[in-house]
Amino acid sequence: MLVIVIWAVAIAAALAAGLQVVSFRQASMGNQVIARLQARWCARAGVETMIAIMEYHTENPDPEDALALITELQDNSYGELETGIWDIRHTLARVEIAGPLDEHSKANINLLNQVQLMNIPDMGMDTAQAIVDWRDSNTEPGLLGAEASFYRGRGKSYGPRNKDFRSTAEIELVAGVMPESFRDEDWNLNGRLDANEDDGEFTWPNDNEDGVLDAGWSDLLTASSRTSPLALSGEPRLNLKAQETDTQVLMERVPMSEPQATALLAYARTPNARLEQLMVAPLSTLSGGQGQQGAQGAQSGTGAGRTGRSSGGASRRGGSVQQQSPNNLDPVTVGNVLNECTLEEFTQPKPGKMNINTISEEILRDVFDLNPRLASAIIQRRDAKSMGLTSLDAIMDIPGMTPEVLSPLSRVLDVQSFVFTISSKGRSLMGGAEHEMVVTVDRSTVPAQILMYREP
Ligand SMILES: [Ca+2]
Ligand SMILES: [Ca+2]
Ligand SMILES: [Ca+2]
Ligand SMILES: [Ca+2]
Repeated sequence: MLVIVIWAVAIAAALAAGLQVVSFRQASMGNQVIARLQARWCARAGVETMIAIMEYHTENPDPEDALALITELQDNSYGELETGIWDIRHTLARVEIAGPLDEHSKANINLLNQVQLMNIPDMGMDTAQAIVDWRDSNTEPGLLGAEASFYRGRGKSYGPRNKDFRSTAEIELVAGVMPESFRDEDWNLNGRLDANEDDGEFTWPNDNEDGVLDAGWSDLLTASSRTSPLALSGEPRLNLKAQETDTQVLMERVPMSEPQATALLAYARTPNARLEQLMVAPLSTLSGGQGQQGAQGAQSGTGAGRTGRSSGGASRRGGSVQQQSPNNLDPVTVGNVLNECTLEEFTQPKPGKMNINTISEEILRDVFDLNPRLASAIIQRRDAKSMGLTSLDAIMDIPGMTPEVLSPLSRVLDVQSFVFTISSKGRSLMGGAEHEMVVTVDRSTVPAQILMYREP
């Protein structure tokens, strides 16, 4: 890995040095101009280094270490070249963190229901409904919502997309979303505390001058996180609905018994199946008794089906679902299934889930309305693991965790991240000129895909 980073730095250094030669030939250019160019290339070197690290981890995943990528990005968030330095950092929940922002540390606005949106501090029901109207396919406004006619009536040249939000910038177009609420102090939306964002009313925006970035709704919401076709192992996710996925194929990918594989495939092929359900209900219940013949013989032959709960085995002990029958999946296997499998062909990215390894306690408490003690217990369990949580089974048995709490969380949590926003500041050693680049990258593929690029 180090080799790749050194390589990226070497290229950046060569670019910067080459530029310097060209620059000096232009005798008319002042030192200021050269310093600015150097700063820009230093920022670029930081971005290239981050992308090289992300691509390395896409090609060489470490399923045992959920923090391998994050840690390496952090370790290289500051770099020195002959001509200057780069510095990459971001703020989440008022804490400044080295390295790029993990977009999966925020809630994807496309995955939040109206109630969850209204949990966001200072968001009213009208704004929450307008957000839902913006992304839902119909053109009928909610009671307090806003569809195309609302925007037309206010002289706007745009209306709702009636599809998922594509970018975070789009959120501010929604009726009722004020830049003051969405950005608060982070007026240039770079996730960093800039001078004008920490000087009170002296320059716009008005801020509280407390040395900490208060980023409003933008601290909780993103539209950039995306799903990836890749499983935790680095292989493409195994589609359980695909004809060619039989019990053997499944058992090779996720170790389990044949009856378990049969039951899982039977459930996967029902119309409303969702793999996340495995976290809250036993497989025997979900599969309607399929695959139980092996161990339970006659019992399942009676068509006990969905009422097989008593024999098949959910009992709630300590609040979590215990899957006692050998034909149900133990929590570790459930976690592995969630990490490796899917129920749909990947055609294009969908809104991404949150990475339990990078989310803030605030988001669990404020947006998902978790009991503060439970929110803190989840974060503590994560922080206790030096390599992070590689599977969601780790949170299933936390005291106080019930299927009711777990069900909405299972829809939005994951252990991987694919989209990052890099805010790289370059500084020239000559005259201290600075230049910043903000780049959003999806590392699902190699080469990584640039989703957004700007120089604020
Ligand atoms: Ca709509
Ligand atoms: Ca800022
Ligand atoms: Ca200010
Ligand atoms: Ca502040």
